[in-house]
Amino acid sequence: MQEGLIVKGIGGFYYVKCGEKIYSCRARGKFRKDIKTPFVGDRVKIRLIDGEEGYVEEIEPRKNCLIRPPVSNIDRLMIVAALKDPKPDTNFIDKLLVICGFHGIEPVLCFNKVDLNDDLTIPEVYRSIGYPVQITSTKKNYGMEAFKNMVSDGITAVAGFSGVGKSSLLNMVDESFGLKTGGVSEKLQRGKHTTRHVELYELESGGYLADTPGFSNLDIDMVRAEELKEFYPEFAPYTESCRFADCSHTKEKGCSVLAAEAEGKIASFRLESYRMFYERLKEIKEWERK
Ligand SMILES: Nc1nc2c(ncn2[C@@H]2O[C@H](COP(=O)(O)OP(=O)(O)OP(=O)(O)O)[C@@H](O)[C@H]2O)c(=O)[nH]1
Ligand SMILES: [Mg+2]
Ligand SMILES: [Zn+2]
Repeated sequence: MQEGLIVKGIGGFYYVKCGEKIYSCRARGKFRKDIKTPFVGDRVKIRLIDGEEGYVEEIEPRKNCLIRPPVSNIDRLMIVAALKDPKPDTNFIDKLLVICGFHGIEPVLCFNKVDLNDDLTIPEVYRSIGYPVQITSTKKNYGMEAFKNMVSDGITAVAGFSGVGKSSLLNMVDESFGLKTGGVSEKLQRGKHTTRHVELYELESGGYLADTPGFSNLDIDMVRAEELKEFYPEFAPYTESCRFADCSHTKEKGCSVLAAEAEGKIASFRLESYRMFYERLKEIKEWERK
């Protein structure tokens, strides 16, 4: 048997990279209980039928695994937003940050299309919390060296709304990727993603980039409402001094987090997403949790 990495999955076929060669494989379907189907990012053992094809026989235990998009063993999530067209959706960014925190995936943020809008208020908020933030423009070739350096090793999944420029950024990293990019206005109208399947692209540096559609459907139902604050690191200096030990930091009197927001020490949009997620998560019964 040969060991390899699944770099692409389409229509029941898995493309497994072993050394320099890529084999197209079907799944044999007798995996460990907790692993039902192979995902892109899986380390696998394959049995070859000939020089081109084989069967996935075994899947190595996963470091982490997302269901939508289906990708495993991610080292880093590159969250891409645009500064304009479409304008940044901080609720969506915060949701992805919660998901990263929950799965132990390192988040990095990229705000693209600075050629259209150079107001960096939102990126500065994330930077001040401690997240790595990169400003880019693929149109003006701005910030691209730093972007490449952020993704040079390990597996980086790239997430963000349709039209923010994910495929354009990946093409800037290596033009041989030749990813399709699309007209943003047309896409926004139809809400359509140009990119449809998950695929890992190998970088010269040895790292892999995954252009991943479908992150917009992600939910955070696995997180308990009481745990949510752990994924808002800027709340930490205040949570101990709230009047009530079980303060939810959404509406209580004597809440130090709310006081910090009122003083401008915590960004209002961050507290807003926190409250929204908290209210939603509180509604989920323990037995409903995935
Ligand atoms: N002005 C400007 N436009 C950009 C920039 N980067 C990408 N675009 C344009 O934005 C549009 C969408 O880019 P894509 O790379 O297809 O976006 P995507 O995030 O891959 O979209 P999906 O594959 O649908 O998820 C295209 O028309 C790009 O030319 C940039 O830095 N500045
Ligand atoms: Mg794309
Ligand atoms: Zn509080």
